[in-house]
Amino acid sequence: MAVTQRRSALQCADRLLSFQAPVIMGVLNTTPDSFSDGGRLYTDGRPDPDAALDAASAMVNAGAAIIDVGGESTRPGAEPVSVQAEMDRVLPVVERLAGSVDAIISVDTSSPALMCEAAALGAGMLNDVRALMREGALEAARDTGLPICLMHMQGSPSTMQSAPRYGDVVDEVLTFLRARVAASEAAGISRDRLLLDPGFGFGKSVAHNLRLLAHLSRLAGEGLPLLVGLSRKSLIGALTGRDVHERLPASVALALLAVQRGASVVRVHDVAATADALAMLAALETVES
Ligand code: 7PJ
Repeated sequence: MAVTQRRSALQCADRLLSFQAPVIMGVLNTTPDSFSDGGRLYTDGRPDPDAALDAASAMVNAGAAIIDVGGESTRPGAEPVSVQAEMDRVLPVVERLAGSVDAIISVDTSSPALMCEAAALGAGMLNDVRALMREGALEAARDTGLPICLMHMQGSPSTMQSAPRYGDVVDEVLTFLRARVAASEAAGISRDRLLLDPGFGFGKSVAHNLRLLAHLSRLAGEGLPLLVGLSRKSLIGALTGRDVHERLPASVALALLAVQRGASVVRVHDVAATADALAMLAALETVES
């Protein structure tokens, strides 16, 4: 298979996302039970679009080019949420943010109906931790015309961390992602709308996660932009003993390590700290080149 040259930019609805510098995607959870910032954006039991706008604006001012809005908890052990509940959480926030924040609005969902409605409300990217495997997802994603991040997961959130197993984790993730790229292309989604993500923490032990990070450049070699989410994840807890709210330094370190190994986009909770770290890398690169 010919390896295409890495693209320098991606059209996301009416915004152009440049890959000239590493891109920061800020996480905006609309779930009441997010493991790292649970329920922060809730007022009277419902997601508060104005609170979401404040949080998104702060991340954009700190350097995020993408805001990833999610309404389904995919933390290990999480129970499935109904599509309607997910839509009720996410759509008012997408509607409030689109056109009001100077960033691409990404929607973290596997639900075809939500993909369509979010696109109609101004979302600029889709982020599917199930890589368009749900029935109707390939077609829905295709019809939005938006870029899509395809992520690898072993199992499902309710069971994925019980006993993750691989022969070679890097080979298996690569094989899966290639198959999903092929399925996307067969459904009419052109390759140049796709980003890839190894799915850190999604059915992976600490050793699996570390091996994937160590060999990230192999995934980057596919020629599609790589999106990586390591922020506050449990491997940091396992390696440092830190509680979720004490994981900022290690999260920033992992974002930097991922960019150095070929990640184009880092999905993070702590945008300002990540932006500072990436600025140091950029400064160093100006004297090295
Ligand atoms: C990821 C995600 C990730 C992509 C979540 C969390 C769990 N989407 N959604 N990659 N993680 N593409 O933030 O810890 O790693 S939710």
